Amino acid sequence: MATKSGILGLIIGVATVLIIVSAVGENTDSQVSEIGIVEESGFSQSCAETDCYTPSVLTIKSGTVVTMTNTDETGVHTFTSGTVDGQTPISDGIFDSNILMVGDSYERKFSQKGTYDYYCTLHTWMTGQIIVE
Ligand SMILES: [Cu+2]
Repeated sequence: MATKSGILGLIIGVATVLIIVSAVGENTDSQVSEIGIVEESGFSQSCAETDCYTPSVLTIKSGTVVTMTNTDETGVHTFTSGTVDGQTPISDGIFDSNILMVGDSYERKFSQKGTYDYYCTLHTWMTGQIIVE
């Protein structure tokens, strides 16, 4: 009997380890997200009708690290949290990439649930949203 329960204990132990490993693996996959910038967003306000950021609305789980990259090879941009009233940007101070040269990135971890609006300080028609669930 002692041997049987020993084997059973070993099986339960291995199964527990496998469950923990697979759960950690899933979390790692879902906790990194990326936002880029649509080409030529700085030249024309027309992207405001489609998307200036890609995706312009990103929904993530809390704890996710978002990498914001200037993927527009034609200009410099920012990811600055806050809203734009007409042409007037109103920063809320939650995050700011400052000016990103072409190919540069800014990373931020979002731990608090909520909706985060952001814009580009150089082109105030460029707006986006990060929703943390
Ligand atoms: Cu811009």
